[in-house]
Formats: sequence, C-alpha cells, structure tokens
Amino acid sequence: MSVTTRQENNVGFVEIDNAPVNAIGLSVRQGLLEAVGWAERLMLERVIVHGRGGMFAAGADAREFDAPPVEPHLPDVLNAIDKSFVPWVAAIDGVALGGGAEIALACRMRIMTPSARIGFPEVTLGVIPGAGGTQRLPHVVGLANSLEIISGGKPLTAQAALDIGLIHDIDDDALHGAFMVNTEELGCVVPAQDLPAPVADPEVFARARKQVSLKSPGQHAPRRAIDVIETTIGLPIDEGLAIERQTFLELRDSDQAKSLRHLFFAERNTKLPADVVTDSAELVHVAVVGGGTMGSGIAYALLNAGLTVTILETDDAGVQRANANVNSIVEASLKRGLIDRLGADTRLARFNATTNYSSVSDATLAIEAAFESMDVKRVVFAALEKALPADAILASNTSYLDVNDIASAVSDPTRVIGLHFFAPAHIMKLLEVVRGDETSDIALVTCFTLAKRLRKIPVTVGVCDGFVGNRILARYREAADTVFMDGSTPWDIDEAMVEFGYAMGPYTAQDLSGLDIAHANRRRQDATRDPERRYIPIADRMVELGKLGRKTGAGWYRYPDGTGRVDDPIVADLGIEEAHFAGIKRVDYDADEIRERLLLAMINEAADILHEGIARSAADIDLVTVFGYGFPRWRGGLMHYADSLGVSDIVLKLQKLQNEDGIAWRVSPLLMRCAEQGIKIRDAV
Ligand code: 3H9
Repeated sequence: MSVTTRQENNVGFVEIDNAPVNAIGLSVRQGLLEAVGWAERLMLERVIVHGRGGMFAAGADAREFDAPPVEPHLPDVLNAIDKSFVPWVAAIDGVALGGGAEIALACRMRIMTPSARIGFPEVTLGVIPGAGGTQRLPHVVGLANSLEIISGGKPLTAQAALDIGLIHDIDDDALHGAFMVNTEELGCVVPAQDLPAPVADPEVFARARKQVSLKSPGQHAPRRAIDVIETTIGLPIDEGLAIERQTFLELRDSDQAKSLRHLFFAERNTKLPADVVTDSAELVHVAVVGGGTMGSGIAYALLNAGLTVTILETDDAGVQRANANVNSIVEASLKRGLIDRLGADTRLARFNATTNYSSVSDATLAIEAAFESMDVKRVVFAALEKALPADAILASNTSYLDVNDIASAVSDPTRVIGLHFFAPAHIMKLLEVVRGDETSDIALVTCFTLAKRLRKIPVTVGVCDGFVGNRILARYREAADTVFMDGSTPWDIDEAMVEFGYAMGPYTAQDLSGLDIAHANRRRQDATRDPERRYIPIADRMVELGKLGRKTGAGWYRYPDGTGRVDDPIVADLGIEEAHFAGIKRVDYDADEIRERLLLAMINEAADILHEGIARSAADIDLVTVFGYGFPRWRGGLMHYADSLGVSDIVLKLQKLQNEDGIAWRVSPLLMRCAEQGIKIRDAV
C-alpha cells in the first residue's frame, strides 16, 4: 500500500508510503483519492496527511513522465481534497516538493518541522507545476513570491515559507502540531483557491521575465510558468487548471524536459563497475597535500563530510597560506548561512596544516593537490608512501598526468588512484575517479563511496591525457582555434557558443582560468603529438605576448579596468597573420557553422573516449560535460545531444569535414559502428 489510513477518535491520518522519497505515482494518487472518500464516509473532523520515513513527498513520480498519463490524475485528486467537506491538514517533514507541495496547497492548513523544505522545482525538470501550483500559490503568497518560487525552482526553508504565509506554523513535531490545531480555527480557514486572486501587475511580470532571462537563458519552462500565471490570473479555478495542465503535458514531452530528466536520473545512477564488489575502507583522517585553492577546497569538502583533515605543505609560508585559505572558505560558508558558528568551530577543530608528514601516520587516505608536474608528484608520492600506513590509499588530483606513471613512484601501485576534483572543489559536484591499470578495487570503492559522502557525482574513468573532461576540452579548444585562424574571431566564437547555451564561450572561459595552463600542457604533449596533425600556433603567440587572461589584464580580450571586457583587434590580427603565414585563404563562418564545428569535434572525441573504454557510458560523458564543463544542462549533456542530432547525420558531416583535414576530422570508429547498425550512442556500449 502506498497510502495507508488510520483513525484516532474523529481524526484521520493519511500516510504517504512510497520509499525512498514518497514520489506521487499512480498508487499514491489512487490511495489519496480513496482516502478522501474514506474520511467523508466516516464524517471525520479532519484529515492529517503526512509522509512515511521523515519525508512528505518529493513530487510526481518522474519515472512515469515518459508514458501517457493514467487516471486518476493528480489535479483531480487534489481537487477532491480541496473540495472535501472534511478539512485536510498537511504535516510536512523532510521535503514537500512539486506535486508534494501541491498536495499541501490543496490542504486547508500546512504545518512544517523547522528543517523541512517546501518548493516547486518542476522547472528544473523542464516542466511547470501541473496540479494546481500555478493556480493556488498566487492566492496564498501573492504574485511576486509565486513567480519567484515557481520560475526559480528553489525550495524554501520552513521559516521562509512561514514568513510569506505559505504555511501556518512550524512545529518540531508537525503531526502533533496538525493534531493540535483548534477545530474552530480550522473550520474558518478559506481554501487556497477561494482566496482573492492577486492583482495582475504588468511590472511584476516584466521583472520576473527579466530575472528568468538572466538566470535560465534558453530554458522554456520558467518562461512558460510565468505565461501561465499571467494568462490564468483571475480566471475561474477550473479554467486555470485546464490551461496549466495542458502546458504541463506539452512541456513534459518536450526535448528540454526529456534532457533534464535524463540528467536527473543519470546523476543519481552513477555506479561502480559491476565486477567491483569489495567493501570500502574506513576513513577518519585524510591527508591533503598542498593548501592552494584546490587543496583547501578539497580539505573543506572533507571537513564538511565529518572527516579529520591535515594539509601537508612544504614550508611555513605554505602552512600559513593553507590555514588562511581554509579559514576563508569557512568564513564564507558562515556568511552565506550554510553553516553556523558551532559548525564552523567543529570543522576547524578537525583541521590542521603542517609541514610534518609524521602527523598523518594514521591517515588512511591522502589526496595530493600539488603542482601539476610529474617530477613533483613522484616526490610527493614517495614521501606519502613512507608517512602513511602501508595500506593507505594514495590519490592524485591531477587533471592531465598519467596516473600509472605516478603509481610507479611507490612500491605498491595498487594503492594509487586519481581523484580529479573541479575548482572550487567544495562546490563543484563532479569528481572524475581515475582508475589506473593497477588500482585496487578497495581504492576504487573507497574513493567512490567517499565521493557520494561528499555529495558529489563520481564518474569512474580510465587513464588518458586529460581523462574524459579535459580531453574533450582540449579538442574543443583546438577546434575553436582552427575556426578562429581560418576565418573567425574569439568573440564571434564565444557568442555562437553562448547562443547554444553555454554560460560563456571557450575564449572567455580561458581568460578566466589563464592561458598558461593549457600552454604548459601543449609543451608536455610536444613529444607525443602526431607530427602530421595540424598545429594552431595562435595560443602560443598569446603566451609569448604575455596575454595570459584576466590575471594579466589581457588575454583573448582586454580588461582595461580590471573587470570590463573589450574585444582586442591585436588578437584578431593574430588569426589573420597566422593564416597568412600558413597560406590559408580565410573564410567567413556564420554562427551555425562555428557551433557545428565545435560540437562535432567534441562529439567525435567523446565517441573515441567511449570506444577506448576511458568512459564507461554515454551518460557518464553527459555528466562530465554538464557538471564540469558548462555544457547546457537542458540539452542533456554532449552524448544525449549527439543522439538527438542522429548519428548518421553526424557521420555524414564529419566525413565532409574530412576533405579539409583528414586527421583532425577522422571519424570515430564508434560513430561509424552506430551509424552502420542504426543504433544510438547511448546503446553502443
Ligand atoms: C512534479 O511534481 C510535477 C507536478 O507538479 C505535477 C504532476 C501532475 N520521481 O535525490 P536522491 C528517486 S515534477 C521519481 O538520491 P536525496 C531518485 O531517482 C517533480 N524518482 O535522494 C533516487 O532513486 P534511486 C518535482 C525520484 O535524499 C531516490 O529517489 N520534484 C524522484 O539526495 C533518492 O533520490 C522534484 O523535482 C521523483 N520526483 O534527495 C524533486 N525524486 O535510489 C526531485 C527522487 O533509484 N527530487 N527520486 O537512485 C529531489 O530533489 C531529491 O530526490 C530529494 C531527495 C531532495 C527529494
């Protein structure tokens, strides 16, 4: 039973019981509808609806969204609750999200526990509330609040919900609170839909639309939510609900919603390889080598997960810097209300920075975040081998270097693994877990489990230059530089990719991170680069000119006053000059051609990565590109997008590009196979 009922005197208790998150699937809808009739037959004085397992309800069951809707539909169930002569009260623990919040809105009163959250995250799944959220919420909390809550998708704390009148009370025991509501008081509460509709202020709608275009460019659902509220405000509830439902169903079947659902489930479905069945090692104390931006971010993420952390540095100045970095992250978290003073103090009490390797003699994991040089890494790993217990796991946060080479610096390479965090490491959700040739199962399981504990998305990858993410990034940049040299400019390329949905184009992004990192990588790759492959020298020229990005006041763009950005004609001339030296007749690419080349280059590289077994699934590549590299979420990730284009079309386009450059545009064998077999990339491995 997904919904159970019980009676205590003349009060009915209706419990939603659909583990793990009480998603509102068919059986819950049926159960709730039956409960309405049950309470009416018994002429109960009130019904208290709550969720089992400390969770009210996480919303409609999104797994049902790929199939045609089945009766009873949630809006009808909620209308029955709303119109019942037995008043319902929602006792909210955990979360009431989406359809869960809509159940609560259909109730006469809502009581929350202090730590519970309520909200409408539907837009993050590419839809709008489809069971009365857009209709009832404006009556309860007003127009501006509703627009912000529904188009922003961010859940509210109990206190914030109380402050705007969305709920009636906060109680440590919401069930008890709902039980204690005075019967007369309950009888006087006007149902949400009968409250007066707010005034349709055009300025409020204009503000909400502006906000959405800034925060969610390219996404349809937030805009459609605003449209629906604007169109239906003041209409009779049945008419409003019908418009809302129609829009919800239309969006549910849209490409954006399918892409967002794909990512929602992929994010929660990252798994270890099936043959890895060992238990995780126990972690209490973790050593982090290097207290720079990356090391201190990693340290803070570990502290957040309740671990004891020691940062190892080379000298006193390094120790001071590590202390300052970690303290400043703690202070920033405190300021943003993410932790309280007690939380800050307990984290700092578990933290230490030192030059003394003997202080990590009981650490069962070390994460090295030192300078990106094989020589440095080998020295560090040899020192860690001496300092930590013989079975401790030794991880490197390298972004590009060969984990197998690093492993050869210690006598037992099975202990060594890559943990590629993304900056800022305490915020970014992606973690590439790099399995070396010798990496033991226990090292893999322990790091994967740690990643989940850190609430990150762990993607297991194999060893190659740049692993999954940076290898695709390198090809993206190479394709961009080629387009630039052969006829475009950094700003036209950036604009084309922003139009596609990236928050920033490749040149703006590189100016932020600095051109020197990629330059160092190119020098490292000189020895192994295919001499036949066309080399685009513009980025090297930039470094020679000292244009390293924002930090030097000039990169692909100029930053005359430190912040404002202007196009730089000298940079544009570099492209013209290099094309002239290489005897290339430049062409004028339009935005579609630019996008096509950059995206095809990435898709082809990613297909090779899948073909070589570096990534284990297309969905893993989707997660890496979205959560580490800014690929637009609502396009579902690089491979999901590729499948939406169709592999045969992709192959045809790549084959055409081969006429220009047979090496750079060599078609991946995996794409050829998919096209020949008529299968999608996601089904290829
Ligand atoms: C909606 O409500 C539309 C209505 O307006 C109109 C309808 C007509 N459906 O995240 P976790 C699964 S749209 C199906 O790891 P946490 C999830 O896949 C919906 N399954 O846990 C995972 O499965 P598995 C609006 C769902 O504690 C398991 O539950 N609601 C759903 O870190 C645990 O999930 C939302 O957008 C779902 N709705 O976080 C809320 N939700 O174990 C989406 C979760 O097999 N959900 N699952 O991998 C969340 O934000 C988080 O899951 C939540 C728990 C905060 C609830």
